[in-house]
Amino acid sequence: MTQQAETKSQADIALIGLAVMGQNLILNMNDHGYTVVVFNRTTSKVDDFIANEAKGTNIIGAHSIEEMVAKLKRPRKIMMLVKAGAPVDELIDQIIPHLEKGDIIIDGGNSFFEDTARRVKYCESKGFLYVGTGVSGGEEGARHGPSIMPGGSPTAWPFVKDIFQAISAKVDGDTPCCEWVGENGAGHYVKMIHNGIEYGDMQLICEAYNIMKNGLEMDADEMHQVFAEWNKGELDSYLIEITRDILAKKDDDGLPLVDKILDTAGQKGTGKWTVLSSQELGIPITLIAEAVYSRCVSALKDERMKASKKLKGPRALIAGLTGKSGVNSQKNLEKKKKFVQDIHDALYASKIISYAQGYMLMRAAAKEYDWKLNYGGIALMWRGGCIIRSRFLGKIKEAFDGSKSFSKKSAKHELDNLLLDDYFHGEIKRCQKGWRNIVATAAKKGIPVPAFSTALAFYDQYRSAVLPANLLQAQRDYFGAHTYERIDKPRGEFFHTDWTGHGGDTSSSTYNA
Ligand code: NBP
Repeated sequence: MTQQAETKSQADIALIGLAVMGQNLILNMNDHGYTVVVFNRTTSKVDDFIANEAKGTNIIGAHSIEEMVAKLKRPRKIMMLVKAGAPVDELIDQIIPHLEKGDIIIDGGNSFFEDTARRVKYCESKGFLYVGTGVSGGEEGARHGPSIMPGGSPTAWPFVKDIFQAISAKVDGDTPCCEWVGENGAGHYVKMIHNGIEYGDMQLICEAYNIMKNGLEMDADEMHQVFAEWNKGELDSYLIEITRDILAKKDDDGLPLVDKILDTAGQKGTGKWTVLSSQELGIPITLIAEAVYSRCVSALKDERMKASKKLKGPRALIAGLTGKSGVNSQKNLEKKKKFVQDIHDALYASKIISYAQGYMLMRAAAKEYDWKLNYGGIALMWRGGCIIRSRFLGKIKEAFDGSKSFSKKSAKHELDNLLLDDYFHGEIKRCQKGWRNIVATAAKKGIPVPAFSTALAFYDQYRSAVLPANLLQAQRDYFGAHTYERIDKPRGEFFHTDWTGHGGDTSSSTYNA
């Protein structure tokens, strides 16, 4: 081979993992003019891919890590898109012997952020750079533009920036949904929060669907119309859009396919990680937690079948609002329209709470792990390409960028909580009546709305200057001498009472119930 031909054959980036995400991301990189060398543990998949999906492209196949590395330009960029967990560690150890100092390993899978932080440290200790990046958007996103959330070794960013931003989704014309997130596990942390929020958004949509289906006896076609309408307003988002389309899909017999799908939901763990992190950092991420637990309850199908025969409650049907219950007057149709609008408002207000909670958690994590997160930039990254993409995220970006901040004194004043932003506070105010009506009606009718309810409970707690935790502290002091602060004394001064008259004066400092 001539030197020129040899140079030409050098690839810009390597990608390991030819499953759905890897294949689509490779084709996306190829579309943007990058030469990609690909490898997969089961090497027959390399040949299949090169002979089929990659036919006629500049994509190069490799049958070993050594061969793959030899085809790369320096500094070498090697991206893994394999199953998260042990496979990532195994691969790192297989790749490292073939690298030179300054080469970059990238993990684009759904890795746990603490694993990523550990891997960054490990690779940097050996003179390599490491990037842990969230990639969201599923198969379609990977192929045509995902949201990409990179973090890890900051010095790697200039080397991967162009390629990542080229293949990412774009909003407002050409703004890429990809920016540097922060050091060590920051990229995967933000992706984890994204997935947690995704769990919440999906649960909220399912609760709206459940009330319409069981409370109002609406069929799939009627609900399809409602979601189509909602997708034109402030709820405009990918998840509302696909719900609209799912409701219109018919099975082979012409009946709605959704009605034939078994009601047990699976999960892969990123929602659970979000909740575990919230517990670790002491941040109430109640809506995402309810969304995770709702999937767990759904999985108890056999138990629920048995319980449904024994445990009695009110009938779900909301009298006067359903055609099938015989009431079809113009007045009742108007009432039904208003009730469906209330469901919309409950969903929208609860969604604002969920995002506010997600941002509270990111803020606490940034403090804990010493990251400088750009909250408006994160909203921008999520605006396109990913599963939670929506019009709503544009408003969140505006709120964090300060253009509509609650602070009139300084546009740059950092927003403490999304709920305190003028725009979102106004939206909650507007939706509150309908939201309360839905939660109250659902409770009376025995229709489970765990996410709507927890969002409202959080809102009412968060806006309470005084909560009943005074009594709770008294209880803790009573049984465990945990002490309490007093409203008539400065903060930080602790008191203990001998509640029974036969306790001692010693307070506890080690036992926390
Ligand atoms: P999978 O998560 O199904 O992983 C399959 C790939 O991992 C195959 O290439 C497989 O090789 C490889 N692999 C395994 Br399994 N164990 C390995 C090992 N010990 N060493 C080397 N390779 C190994 O693929 P995916 O659904 O494309 O997802 C890839 C990553 O992207 C995951 O972390 C996933 O969580 C994340 N993600 C997925 C989506 C999505 O919509 N699917 C979206 C966003 C992020 P083999 O062919 O030899 O078995």
